[in-house]
Amino acid sequence: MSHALVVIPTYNERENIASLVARVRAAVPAASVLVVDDSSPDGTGYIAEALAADDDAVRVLHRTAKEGLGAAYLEAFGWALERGHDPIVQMDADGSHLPEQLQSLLDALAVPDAAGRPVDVVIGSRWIPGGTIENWPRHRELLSRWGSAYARTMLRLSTRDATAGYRVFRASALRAIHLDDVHTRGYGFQVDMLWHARQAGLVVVEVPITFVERVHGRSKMSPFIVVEAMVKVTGWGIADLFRRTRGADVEAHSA
Ligand SMILES: Nc1nc2c(ncn2[C@@H]2O[C@H](COP(=O)(O)OP(=O)(O)O)[C@@H](O)[C@H]2O)c(=O)[nH]1
Ligand SMILES: [Mg+2]
Repeated sequence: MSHALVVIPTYNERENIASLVARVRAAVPAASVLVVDDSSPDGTGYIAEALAADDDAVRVLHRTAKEGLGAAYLEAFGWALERGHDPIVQMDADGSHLPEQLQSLLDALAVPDAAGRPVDVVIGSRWIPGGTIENWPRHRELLSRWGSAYARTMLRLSTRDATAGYRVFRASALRAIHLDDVHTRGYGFQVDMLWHARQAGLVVVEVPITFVERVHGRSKMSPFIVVEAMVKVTGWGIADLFRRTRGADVEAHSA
């Protein structure tokens, strides 16, 4: 029988990983955990191995180099689909995404959307009523809000928190997205997945979460990641506009 898998990407999260995995296992005991570690120099991968040795429901995927969050998730999604996991959850390792709220995201998968359609993807959202952030520096909040607004406008997404990293996908949704077509390796990956979800006609809903900034370790956010995401979103938006304009032309000519 298929069951839920929580994928946790790690790079230098040695102070965070053990307590987070324990919280996930306590909050939703039916869910398994896959830690995806990019050979963290701080030894996170070894700690994860020790957790896996103690608990059959915990597994570790070791990658040879730091290739970005998107690359880690794509490999993990392939791993999960091969093993029949359903649904598949994304969760940061640093404690920003509360395992105690996971059940509310999973529950939302079972409730049809406002139009009565079955839900394919659930986003844990900071920017809808009820969503909150704790201890986030003002510049990060602005970057996140601005990034979401830009992606929403350029790509005509309905999701208010387009860069959110706390997500639940049905296995069928990941298959519909054609993961081979997703090429963003940094955090723009989150927007890329929503863009593909939209093109695949998937139903995406948001539930409010409390996002708590990390206490231990450091953020891996960098200017490169921001620029990669901006350039890509702009390119997709412009290509989409051309496609739609051409489509309208063809319709006008054939009318
Ligand atoms: N495997 C892997 N995980 C990463 C990489 N970059 C970031 N992460 C993980 O992605 C999650 C979010 O990263 P974080 O630095 O907290 O980003 P922020 O919350 O946007 O500041 C954390 O669990 C990180 O350890 C990477 O290159 N490889
Ligand atoms: Mg973080």
